[in-house]
Amino acid sequence: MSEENTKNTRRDHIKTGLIGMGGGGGNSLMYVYERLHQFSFLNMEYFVLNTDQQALDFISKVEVNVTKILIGSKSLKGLGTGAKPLVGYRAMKNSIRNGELDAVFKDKSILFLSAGLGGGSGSGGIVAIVEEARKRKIITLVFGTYPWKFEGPKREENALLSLRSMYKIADSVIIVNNELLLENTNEAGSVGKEDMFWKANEFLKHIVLTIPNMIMQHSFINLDYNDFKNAVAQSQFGFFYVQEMYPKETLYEAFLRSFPKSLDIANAHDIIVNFSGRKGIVTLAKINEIFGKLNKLNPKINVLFGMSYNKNIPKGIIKFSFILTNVQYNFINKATLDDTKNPTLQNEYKKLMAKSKKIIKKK
Ligand SMILES: Nc1nc2c(ncn2[C@@H]2O[C@H](COP(=O)(O)OP(=O)(O)OP(=O)(O)O)[C@@H](O)[C@H]2O)c(=O)[nH]1
Ligand SMILES: [Mg+2]
Repeated sequence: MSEENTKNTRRDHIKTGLIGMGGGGGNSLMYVYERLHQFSFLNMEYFVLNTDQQALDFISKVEVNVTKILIGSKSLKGLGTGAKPLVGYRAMKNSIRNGELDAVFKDKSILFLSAGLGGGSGSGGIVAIVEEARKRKIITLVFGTYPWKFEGPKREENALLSLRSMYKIADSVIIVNNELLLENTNEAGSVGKEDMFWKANEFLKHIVLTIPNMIMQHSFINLDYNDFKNAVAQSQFGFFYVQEMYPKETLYEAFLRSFPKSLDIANAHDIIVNFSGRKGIVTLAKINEIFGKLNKLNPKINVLFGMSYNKNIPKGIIKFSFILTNVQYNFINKATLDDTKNPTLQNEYKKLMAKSKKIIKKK
């Protein structure tokens, strides 16, 4: 089979979907859609799901390629959940049962799910979607924002409830702590032209663009879909980053700069990295240096890497993107999350609520 054919076959088999759930999830989806929908290699379908009719109406009607689905229309009548995850979860279960989400799951290999955690529609609905996707053997990569402290304990409780219910059934859950977005407000907000979610939305855009790119585009050392699938399968919490070296910086320095303080990689299982740059710039010596040092931080880590040439990257610069699996976020107490016996919101709701209060107190 020629190289071109291999490429096409791979693409044809990997159909992806991006789902924005709830108000925040829907907005982040639109941000990504506007910037990426022209990239046909993503082979992606876009869906916005909400229990709130008004929020769905707000999404521009011009975007014909975004499918909007009102969740729980019979029980909630398009009026939202009142910030109750259990209500969002049940509404989504019903909609799935009624076949209203068949198009979302149909033929998909990977689903990217985005929600602002802390409310009811996104936090609860996402759990039901992940459960269904798992039944259908679809890889799920969840992207969620963790609420700001100023939004109050109830929002954090909802976010924790959602996380503890899904982090073991999703393949990988990547969380951006909104609190950390405040650290660089200059970049994110002070210009006035971007809203406060700009950084989180950009992050989602990179995930959605880079992961299919890593596994579907031809590079001279390939990462294939099955490598990716094996590494991310049930990898609990994950971390993803795209980085570019500063001039005069070493590749390893750029690499270290990518890790936020809130991340513990000592027990991470895998790292999947794709390097790109001009011909000859990505040498084995440089890669060896990175992984040699990374090995000291985590001797057990499994390394998967790919390399590709890109003549559009400036001379002397290497760009790379990576996914770490099984990381620990310092702002989420995973040991307490692990107490859950039954991972569904429906059965555990009361117990979880009591426990998530304890989690908040412990911090
Ligand atoms: N990325 C992003 N996050 C948002 C946005 N708006 C709100 N959020 C965050 O997402 C959390 C949940 O809010 P919503 O998305 O409005 O809630 P929902 O999922 O629609 O749930 P209900 O409205 O309670 O049914 C908030 O606590 C914020 O932290 C947004 O436009 N973009
Ligand atoms: Mg809402």
